[in-house]
Formats: sequence, C-alpha cells, structure tokens
Amino acid sequence: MTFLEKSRGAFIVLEGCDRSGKSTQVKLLVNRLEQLGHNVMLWKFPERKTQIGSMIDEYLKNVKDVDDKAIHLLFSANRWECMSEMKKKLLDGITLVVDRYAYSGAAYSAAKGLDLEWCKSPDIGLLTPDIVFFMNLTSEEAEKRFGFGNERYEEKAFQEKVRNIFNFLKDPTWKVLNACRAVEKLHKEIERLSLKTIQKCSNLPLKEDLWEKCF
Ligand code: DGP
Repeated sequence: MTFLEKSRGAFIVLEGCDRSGKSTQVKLLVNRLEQLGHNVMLWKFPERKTQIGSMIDEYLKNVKDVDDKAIHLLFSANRWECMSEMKKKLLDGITLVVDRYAYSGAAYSAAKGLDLEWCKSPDIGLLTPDIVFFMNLTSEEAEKRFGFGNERYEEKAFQEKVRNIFNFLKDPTWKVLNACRAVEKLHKEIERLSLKTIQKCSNLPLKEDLWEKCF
C-alpha cells in the first residue's frame, strides 16, 4: 500500500431516509469541525447545481417525469461528475462531510422495484467513504415524520421500503445511529467518531473501489 506524503481529509457520509435528521447533523458536524480548526466542507447529493443536477431537481419537484432507469443513471452520473473535484479536495487535506451518497441511489431506486444489483452497478468504483453514518428511525418515529413533503418520494409507504433496503445494504463498517435521540446527543456521537476517522485515515490512500468486492 502506498502512503501519502501529506495528510488527506476524511470522506464522511451521512445516510438515511427523508426526515431522518441528516441535513441537521451534517451542518452541526461541519460547524463543529471548523470550530476545532479542521479544514472541512459540506457536500450534498444530489448536487443540483450542475446540468445533470438541474434535470434531477426538476424530476424531484415533479416538474418532469423521467423513466426510472434513466433517472437512476442520472443520479449516478451526478456522483461521477463530482468525483475528480472531491478527490482533489480530499488530497488537499479537506474533510468532506457528505449528505447522501450511492447508498441512497441504490435504496431509492430499488424501492421502486428495480433490481438492487443493477442499481448498484453504475456506482461501482466510486470513492469509498471512510465512514458511513446511518440515521436509523423506528417505524413509529418514521410514521410521525413522513407524509408532509412536497417532493417526489416523500410518502410514507415508499419511505418504509427505502428504510428496509438501507437496512439490507448496510455492512458492518456502517455506524448505525438511533436517529430518534436528541439532536445534541446524536451530534456528540457523530463528532466523536468523525474525529477518530479523520485521525485514522489521514495518511491512508483514498479508496476508489465502492462495491467492487460485491461483484
Ligand atoms: P434530499 O435533497 O437529501 O432531500 O434528496 C432529495 C430526494 O432524492 C430524497 O427523497 C432522496 C432522493 N435521492 C437522493 N439520492 C438519490 C439517488 O441517487 N437516486 C434516487 N432514485 N433518489 C435519490
């Protein structure tokens, strides 16, 4: 294994269903790491500002319908088009805190009935996160939170399917968090594990092998 000459940033991902509290935790973590003097940046998928991202945005806002497989590939392309910039930032020592990643890609599309292995395949070889936090809600809590959204997918029965697929996708390296807990408690746990990860991976090479071992 080749080691890096200068330390790199960590690739931290938060995953979960809609309304699981990811976006709040991502912001809290970025603010805290900045306070502690880390070089850190918030990233979010889908990245709606690119051309591909604006097509995804129209789809999510129900402005446009797109074939299930075609939109799946657009979500994946949206991740791929960001890879070189993300890689550069990580190698420059910037820690990326990322709101959603390829796991959402597979979970949301498979919840529509697409084959899970097919859903994973366009994302094979993406950067592999150094840590994945999964914001897990009980079905009772999910019940309370779902059903108010305006975007596509923000519907209770669909979110339940997504949650089940996330639970199927998770591997032993994921940190599964009880997302029903108080915001500050969750934040402290995410902060503690993120600091450990930043330290642990600082001189390790980036891994560009997402899901390669599964196929
Ligand atoms: P957010 O901006 O985090 O609320 O995400 C917007 C919606 O898009 C949310 O319902 C989850 C869904 N989503 C995120 N990534 C993907 C993806 O790669 N594929 C599909 N099909 N849906 C996704």
